[in-house]
Amino acid sequence: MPDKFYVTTPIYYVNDVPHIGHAYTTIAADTLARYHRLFGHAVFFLTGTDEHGQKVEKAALDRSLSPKAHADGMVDNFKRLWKKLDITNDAFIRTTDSEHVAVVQELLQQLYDKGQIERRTYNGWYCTPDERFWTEKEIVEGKCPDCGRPVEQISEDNYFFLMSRYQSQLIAHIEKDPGYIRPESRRNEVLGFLKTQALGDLCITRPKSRLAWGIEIPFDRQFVTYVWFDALVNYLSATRYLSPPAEGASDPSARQRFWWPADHHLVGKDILTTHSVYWTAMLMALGLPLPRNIFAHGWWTREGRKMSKSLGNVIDPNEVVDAYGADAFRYFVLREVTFGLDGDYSHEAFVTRFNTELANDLGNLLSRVLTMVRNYFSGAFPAPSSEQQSDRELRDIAAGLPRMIAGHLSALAFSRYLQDLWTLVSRANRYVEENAPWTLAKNKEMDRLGSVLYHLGECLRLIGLFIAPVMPATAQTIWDSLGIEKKFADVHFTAEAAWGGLQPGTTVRSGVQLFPRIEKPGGSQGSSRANADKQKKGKVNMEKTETAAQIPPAAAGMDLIGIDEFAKVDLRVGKITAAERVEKSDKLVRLQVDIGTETRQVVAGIGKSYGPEDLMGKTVVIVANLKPAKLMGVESQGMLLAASSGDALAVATFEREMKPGAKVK
Ligand code: ME8
Repeated sequence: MPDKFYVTTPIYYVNDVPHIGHAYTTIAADTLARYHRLFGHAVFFLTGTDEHGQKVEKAALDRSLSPKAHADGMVDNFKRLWKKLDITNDAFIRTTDSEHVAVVQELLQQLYDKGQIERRTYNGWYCTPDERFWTEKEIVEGKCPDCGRPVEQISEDNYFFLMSRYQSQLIAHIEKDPGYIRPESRRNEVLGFLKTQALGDLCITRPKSRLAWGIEIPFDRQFVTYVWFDALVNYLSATRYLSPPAEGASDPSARQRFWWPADHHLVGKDILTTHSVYWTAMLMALGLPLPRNIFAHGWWTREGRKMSKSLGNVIDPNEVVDAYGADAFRYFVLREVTFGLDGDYSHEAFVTRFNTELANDLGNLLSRVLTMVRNYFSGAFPAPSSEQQSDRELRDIAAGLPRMIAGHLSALAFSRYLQDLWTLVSRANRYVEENAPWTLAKNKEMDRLGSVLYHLGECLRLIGLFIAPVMPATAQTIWDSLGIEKKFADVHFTAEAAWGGLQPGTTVRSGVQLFPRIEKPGGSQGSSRANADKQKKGKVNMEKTETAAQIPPAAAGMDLIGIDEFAKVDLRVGKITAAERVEKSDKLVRLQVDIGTETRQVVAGIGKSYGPEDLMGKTVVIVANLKPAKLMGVESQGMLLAASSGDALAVATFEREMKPGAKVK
């Protein structure tokens, strides 16, 4: 692992307010930065705003403001959100910073002097909203091939960066270094494009008569710089005037040499070409080192639909954070979707992860352990005694995690990292059940009880350390509640990751309840904060799992069946892979359901409550051994379980992810 770590996010346009997509990239970068800081590495985490160009000029005009005044106001939306999300960026660059403007002009002059920029008359098609030129071949029926809006024919003089010269060099570099563009599928896309199409030169100016809001071209004051040329340079210019002080690197060029190249440029897939082709070619032309990696993550949709202002379905991270806290949001976005793939946000999915993984698995584990240490050992962690098999299993999982985390984070596999970390959380919960501390207490086996609680306390200390990059406040709360007097800002990961760091005698503190369950999804009463207040007032039954399960008395008056009879019904987990309405029926939908071993066609009478789009991807319960039947002429090879009451109908699903084919009993 390098001792210097430089990570960037895109600089976001100030034409709009930040949403979940912006937060996603920034949270990912923050996680990496925090992780490296835990190793004592010199870290530079850069984010900022892209303030020039037509989009911003137009947004300002719509508000009757000057572009700069508009940008000054919008920038705070980003800064405030980053604060709320506990983002620890070392710097915030604005492309209107005078230092940045000077670097852009210096680099333009350099390229011009080296003969890498030429003036030409451009005749062709232009998409104003996208600020992009297209060739005759590229446009589709008079429309922009990217956004589908009409293009205009223009003829004007401009300056071009001779990017076409770098086509073979680009291919060679991307082929030679498989880590340069990640994930692999995106790398192949870029290579495919570079190998099959002639790379054009890049128009890097706009005549002032058409666009005034930009950085003036130093060798021709009639023009301003194309917004992308200006924006990409931020990654380099920031190293000169915004980077953290580094030993022996005081003047701007020494600072640039120290910090450049970046270790990761994190970007959304929408802007991979500008980074992997334009930016790489610009650096090649300038004779500067290339970044170590450009990582393109996927796109967030909401409940299967593209997010847009006009649809009014944009997720505002502020709202989620206000209701459930920054850490839950940070955890959700990184855990829910493999970094690199597209993802979908739904409140239901958020609540499910919150309640199962955060409230049940983690929050409950902490409260149970604290309560038991208080009840059985007056609040001080006892010393461990002789080790048993289940203790060793916990230790082994914990011992393997630092390497696992290092591997996953260097591959930016955030979801895998959290998934693997949760094996320790789950194992610790199972360990509680297996060792039944309440029985040990009843039987006065205090030595063993002490050992069990020590092992659990130590697991929680390590879980705190391992989640710190993703959930910094939760990590600190866990340590504070355990009675550990250290701050994450002062600790070293390697020293803390070894088993045995919890000192016997450490006294637990009354902490806040981590992640109180969300009882009513959606409404403000359902917010976790509201729950926390309720739970503080009322008595929370944290030890409910410590009592033997209550067996309900046989229900009088019902037709009772034996377990053998119930076992005849083969219930299976199924995943809906396709859904459509049955023609001429408003009630029936035809589903294709993956039940592990095969895909079944199931016709269900749920069409009045669910449209096909609501059902796609849902995990459901299927009666797999029902005789096939025909409903309105369509064969149904099974039945889907749903509850109904009056007009209300709900399909039975699972509280956590289950594999298709798993038996339901
Ligand atoms: O493109 N899902 O700025 P921008 C995932 N200024 N990520 C998303 C997203 C979504 N639905 N929507 C946005 C620009 N993003 C330029 C960048 S860099 C030199 C200049 C994230 O405000 C994602 O990181 O349109 C995407 O690349 C970025 O926001 C685009 O932000």
